[in-house]
Amino acid sequence: MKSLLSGMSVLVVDDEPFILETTAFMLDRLGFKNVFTAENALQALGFIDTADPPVGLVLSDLNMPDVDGVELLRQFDERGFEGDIVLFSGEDSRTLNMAESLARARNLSVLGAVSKPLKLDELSVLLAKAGSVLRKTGASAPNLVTPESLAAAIKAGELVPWFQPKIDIVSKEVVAVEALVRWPSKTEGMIFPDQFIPVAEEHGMIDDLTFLLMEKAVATEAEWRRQGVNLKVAVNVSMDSLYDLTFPERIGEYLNKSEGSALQFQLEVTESRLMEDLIGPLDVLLRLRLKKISLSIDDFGTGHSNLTQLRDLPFDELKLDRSFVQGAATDERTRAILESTIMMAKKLGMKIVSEGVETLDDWNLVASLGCDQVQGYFISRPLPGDDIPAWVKNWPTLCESLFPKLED
Ligand code: G
Ligand code: G
Ligand code: MN
Repeated sequence: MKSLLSGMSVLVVDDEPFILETTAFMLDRLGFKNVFTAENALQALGFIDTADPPVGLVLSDLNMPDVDGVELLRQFDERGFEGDIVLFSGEDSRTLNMAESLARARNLSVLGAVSKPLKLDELSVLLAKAGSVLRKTGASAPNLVTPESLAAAIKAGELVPWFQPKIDIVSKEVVAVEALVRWPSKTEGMIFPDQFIPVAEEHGMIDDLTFLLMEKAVATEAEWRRQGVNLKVAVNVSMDSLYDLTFPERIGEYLNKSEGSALQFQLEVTESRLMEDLIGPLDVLLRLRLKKISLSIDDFGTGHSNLTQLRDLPFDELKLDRSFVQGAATDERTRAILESTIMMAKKLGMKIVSEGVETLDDWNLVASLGCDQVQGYFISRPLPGDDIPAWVKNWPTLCESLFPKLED
């Protein structure tokens, strides 16, 4: 990751020299090289057009004389800027949220919008996912992921699941983990899924990838059980797989053959393309359901979801997307929508999991809204399978330090 980040320029845009200086200092502390500053939007655009290495990350103020941050976003859009963007401002959170939504609507890669003054830990969390330009286009990292290299890695079984714990919000017990694919490449270092899942989908390799992950997740879960750790495991499934009518049989046979029980597995389906044609996926989802595999609708609230789907498709769990959860913390309207979504899903008998819980405040918010489970950096980042049993055993201790003692 660090090596990826050193292959791009980072640009900070603000009309206050002091902010430029402190922000550049924080970025340096976070390990970013090639950090540049611009005092206004025009200077920023000029720099972006000529920078070498290319700009992969921009942190921009919203309030600037002449060309403001909102107009700058429009200019980014017109230029097809593909880098990551962090917005910051002294404006209220509502304005920040609107600017962030606008940037997303323009299909820009927004990592987040934060209020001034920027804080180091806040920035660190936001920037953990920076580098999408390099990961998306491979512009500065040619051949990082090619269909051929990915096919070879799948064939050789190089992809592995890492696991992120899901915690029951009432009992505070670890109830499940989500398997998230990682590619520890011998030549390129760790490669993250947003870099190769789209390649797998485009080149017909996603089923092979899913089954490889499933196989490794089943084996890992069996090993944990031998060590006395019992966890349900959720595996991500691409929508593409749900158009393959043989998918439920293949999963069923697979679980019968292996040590895995269907009751121990859950499939998380991303809803982004669920609406295209419902009949095929409905057929497949229903048969998975008949096989007692629990089904989860992933990334709910990212734009393509709707409540009719919740009624018509056999999901027993709804995973709230982290942008939805984090938006609710600062924006009354998002919160109102979140509240009614949760209420509705509950009435439909679904379990509700919040993703992206990063702080105690996030936890308290989703707890007060009636979520059942929580997943996020506040609890743990995704971990290698070997680390899970020790993590689970240490969880009660960690838990005590995360939650301040209640007076009772
Ligand atoms: O793991 P990360 O934290 O970077 O995950 C990024 C995205 O990649 C997630 O939103 C998830 O939906 C997707 N993803 C992770 N692992 C898998 C997988 O095994 N299969 C599929 N289809 N998607 C995955
Ligand atoms: O499949 P899905 O889109 O739900 O994958 C979850 C993604 O979210 C993974 O990329 C995972 O690494 C990431 N993630 C998990 N917890 C957090 C969190 O608390 N904050 C942020 N920003 N990302 C998270
Ligand atoms: Mn998921």
